[in-house]
Amino acid sequence: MITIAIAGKPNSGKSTFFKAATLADAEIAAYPFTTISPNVGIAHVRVPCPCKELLVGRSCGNCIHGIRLIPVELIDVAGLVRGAHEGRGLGNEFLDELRRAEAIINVVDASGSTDADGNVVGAGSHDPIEDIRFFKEELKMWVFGILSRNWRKLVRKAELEGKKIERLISEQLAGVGVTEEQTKAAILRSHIPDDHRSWDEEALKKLAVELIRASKKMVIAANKADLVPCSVMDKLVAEAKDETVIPCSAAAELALRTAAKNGFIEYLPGDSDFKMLQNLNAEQRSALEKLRDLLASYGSTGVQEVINRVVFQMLDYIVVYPVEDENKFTDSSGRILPDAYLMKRGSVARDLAYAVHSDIGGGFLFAVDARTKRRLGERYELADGDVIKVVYAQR
Ligand SMILES: Nc1nc2c(ncn2[C@@H]2O[C@H](COP(=O)(O)OP(=O)(O)OP(=O)(O)O)[C@@H](O)[C@H]2O)c(=O)[nH]1
Ligand SMILES: [Mg+2]
Repeated sequence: MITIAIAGKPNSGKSTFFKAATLADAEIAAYPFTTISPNVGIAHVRVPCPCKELLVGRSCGNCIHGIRLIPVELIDVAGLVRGAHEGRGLGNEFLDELRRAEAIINVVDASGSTDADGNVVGAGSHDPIEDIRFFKEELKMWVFGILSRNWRKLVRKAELEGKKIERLISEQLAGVGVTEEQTKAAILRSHIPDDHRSWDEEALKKLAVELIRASKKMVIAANKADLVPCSVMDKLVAEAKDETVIPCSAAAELALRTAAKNGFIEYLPGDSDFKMLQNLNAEQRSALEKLRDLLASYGSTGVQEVINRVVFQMLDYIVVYPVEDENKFTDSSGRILPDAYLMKRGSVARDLAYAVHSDIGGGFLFAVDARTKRRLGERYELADGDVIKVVYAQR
């Protein structure tokens, strides 16, 4: 399963984002370092289910009103403060939690009502752009620290064992989750001298920036949008133009999802509106109307958009639906469109077969596009939304 980490300075709303996206239990409080050990839970990407188009007037039973929710793993880690790489705050040991993550959601307090260490200050008195910058700087210094501590040893090992430096760096950074291929790309992109023996501190810092960029995709969740006028949020998005910044209100999403779970409203994550289901009292109605105004201003709470953008835009996944009966779109037990697989764009039919089961991959004969009934070879590149039957030899 895809793993995404939620990180950023203390008190920015990481655990609120986590709780809103997973409905799992997580402690939330208005002071720094509420979270110490990480929370792990399941969130979902939201896509239109193909049953709407394939089964006229019928639902597959695996989606909600034609909306399919596909699981991804979220990790909510402790807050990161400036100087963490030198041991400030909780230090950066917990950054190792980011190791498993393919991508990072950097939750930023866009309302500027918490300072660099996460202490509450007057709204607008802290510049969130600084938090975006510092977060990247800390990640850089984390990787740089690991590299520079072991650099002499690595250079010697490369000479003695005749191993490639990218291999040794990726082994050193295995804890960060950096592959050899990513290291090779990072070396090229950092424009440092070809001969690694001449790399100094500056060169290693440049390399650290590229290693992070190559191994961890990042989205900025500009949180607490409910406290920020749209015009201020627009300014923030424009100022951080090199980053993917998505306005969101984790608190609003949590309130809406909780109300939906308790049967007060009909609402799905990512919806631009909701329906009130019960006779609510005046106070409840007024709170919900405020949330409705927020949805009208921003189009949604932004939480679902953050998750979708990470998976589909930053990580470039597509969704593919394997079936066993290409005419009824079912598995062998008659379940319609039973599974939705997140696959890297560029994956081919045989990759899907392997993802379903190693025996199916091993015995792959051909695949069938369930929409067109066209026969597909093992190297057919899967398209987003494909419904595919794999024919394989039983072994
Ligand atoms: N207005 C508003 N407040 C929010 C939002 N998200 C979080 N908060 C508040 O911000 C404070 C911190 O929230 P947490 O989710 O605990 O923040 P955190 O980043 O996990 O904090 P640490 O674990 O201490 O690093 C709490 O008082 C939340 O209620 C939001 O979207 N809008
Ligand atoms: Mg927290």
